[in-house]
Amino acid sequence: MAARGDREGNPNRSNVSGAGVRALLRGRTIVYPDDMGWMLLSLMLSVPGRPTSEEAQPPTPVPPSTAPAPDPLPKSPVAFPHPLLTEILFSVPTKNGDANLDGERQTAGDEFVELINPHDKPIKIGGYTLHDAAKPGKSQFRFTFPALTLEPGQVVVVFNGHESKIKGEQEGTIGDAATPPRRQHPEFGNAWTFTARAPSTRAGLANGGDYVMLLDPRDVPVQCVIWGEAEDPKLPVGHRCLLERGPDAEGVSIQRRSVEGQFAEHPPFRAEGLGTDSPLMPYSPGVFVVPGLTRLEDLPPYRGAR
Ligand SMILES: [Ca+2]
Ligand SMILES: [Ca+2]
Repeated sequence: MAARGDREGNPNRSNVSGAGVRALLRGRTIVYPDDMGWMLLSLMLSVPGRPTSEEAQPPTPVPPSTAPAPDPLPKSPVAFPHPLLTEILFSVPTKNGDANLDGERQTAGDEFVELINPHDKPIKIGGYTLHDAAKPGKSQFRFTFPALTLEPGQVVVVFNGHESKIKGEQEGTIGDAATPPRRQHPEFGNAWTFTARAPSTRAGLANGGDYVMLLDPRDVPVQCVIWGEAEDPKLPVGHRCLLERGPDAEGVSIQRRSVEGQFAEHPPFRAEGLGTDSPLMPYSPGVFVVPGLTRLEDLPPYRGAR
């Protein structure tokens, strides 16, 4: 089966084909069993027992593994242990705008921010904060994560959530600032999914110009994605923070082309198997593939609004 979404040119898959990613994944899973086999073989050879004439012979040297070494992970633009911003929907499309799949389009409530763990070790995102360019108060979009560990390659989505009743809130598959989700959400690419429960439509991302800032648990700026007329954030002198400009986008999200790539407009995306009469989606909350980290077999498609 081809990777879902490949046909529509999802940027997640554009640099590495589904087969290529699987080959990479297979490359990794081949290497580890070989190492394990080598460890087991070493153990077996060291187990004492009554030697037979054959066993008394010195063991034949085992040639080194011929399995290809896994490709190095793409280099994250943010250092360990920080998560990486990967997709932002600030301009909810008029048509097919129900990104959070609660059955209705909300101008602010369907906005979302997506992050991943781009590192090869787990990270903790509790205490990290997302906020926009508005002054602190009722007009600011602001969300602080509760305690949650993100395994390598895992994805997090935070919906604005204003006036939304997102599927899974009752069952605990949607978390909020107080409580992490009980499990990953199958309808959002198996991402850990949150609602910020924004208190008003004003507490949304401005289409004409705004930014999403990521602060670490000590409120130190880590990464900021800016678009439109918004000015760069004011940072402490000499402070290093990843500042990126995203394109102006209308009715479409902006998403990284890859871990190392820049933000670009999200190309039309359709999960495989939905049929050509299904709408092409201009966003993909919870879906972001990192070659070498993402387990494609665990990744359900994002089916989009219907
Ligand atoms: Ca909605
Ligand atoms: Ca995505």
